[in-house]
Amino acid sequence: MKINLIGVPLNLGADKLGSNLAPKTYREANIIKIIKSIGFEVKDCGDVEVLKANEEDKYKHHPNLKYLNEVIDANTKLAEKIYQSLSNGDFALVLGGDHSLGLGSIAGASRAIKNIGVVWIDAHGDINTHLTSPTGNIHGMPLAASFGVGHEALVNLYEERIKVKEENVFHIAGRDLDKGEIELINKSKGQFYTMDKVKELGIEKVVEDMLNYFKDRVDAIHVSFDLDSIDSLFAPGTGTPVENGLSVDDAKFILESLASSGMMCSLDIVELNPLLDKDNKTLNIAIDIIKNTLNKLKLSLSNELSA
Ligand code: DIR
Ligand code: MN
Ligand code: MN
Ligand code: MN
Repeated sequence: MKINLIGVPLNLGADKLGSNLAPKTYREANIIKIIKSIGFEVKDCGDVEVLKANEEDKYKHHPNLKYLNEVIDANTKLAEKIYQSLSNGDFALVLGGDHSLGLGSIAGASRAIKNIGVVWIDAHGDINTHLTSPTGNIHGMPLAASFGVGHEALVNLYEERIKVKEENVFHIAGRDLDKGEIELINKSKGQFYTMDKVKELGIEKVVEDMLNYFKDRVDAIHVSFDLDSIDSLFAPGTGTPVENGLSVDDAKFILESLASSGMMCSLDIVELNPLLDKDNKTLNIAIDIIKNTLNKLKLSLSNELSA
């Protein structure tokens, strides 16, 4: 099993400059060399090509879905890359880029894996639709669209079908939720462990619940990690930082537990914004998390072989 690395230099889904520079920043920080030093073979799938867009045209395709065509185009290309990676039996690591890329990741992964689970770690719900979004930014909508709620252009991206069952979604670290998102959560069949709940239960219990929840329920899990799930004190270099978040150790623990479980098939690391970062703090956290997670993945694979 190789690690397939896919860069997504996308910022149109967040309508903010910076996250488009993240893939280049990871590459310049020798991310490939770092992954190889863990003992993995790396296949560099390059960066997904993102169409050039004009600021004046952001509402050209929909009044509350900014840069709709460009976001769909990039995500359709991403979906195909992920599908190919997982079909080859490889692990897909997606380095973003704004979180609208979750649309493409889940679309591709769920084509390769029949009954997929999704873990979404984020300060935000990312379950807005064009009808509830206060911003029109598509990076606030990918999770809802993936379980079939939202504009048909997003729901039917790549393939005309719902990508993940709502009850196969497990969201962690929410603390900046919009009104429409709270309404959806209150009637949702998905699991939502907000930051309040994480503090009440403790991170060990949250992870235990998560692994128990998915056991015997799904064939594999796609994990989408928004760096703003981490407290803005530690990770300032994201587009929409929020305080009172996860500690770096909490974040590492969630991801390493998923890696060790043998259920994780693919991972997005999103919303690094090098223009907002301070002394590469957020970049270094992201790299540390990737290293730690892939180390645990490597260990679980070698245990599997010797068992
Ligand atoms: C807000 C912010 N809920 C929106 N979302 C962000 O625009 O829908 N998601 N930042 O990552
Ligand atoms: Mn997000
Ligand atoms: Mn976002
Ligand atoms: Mn977020």
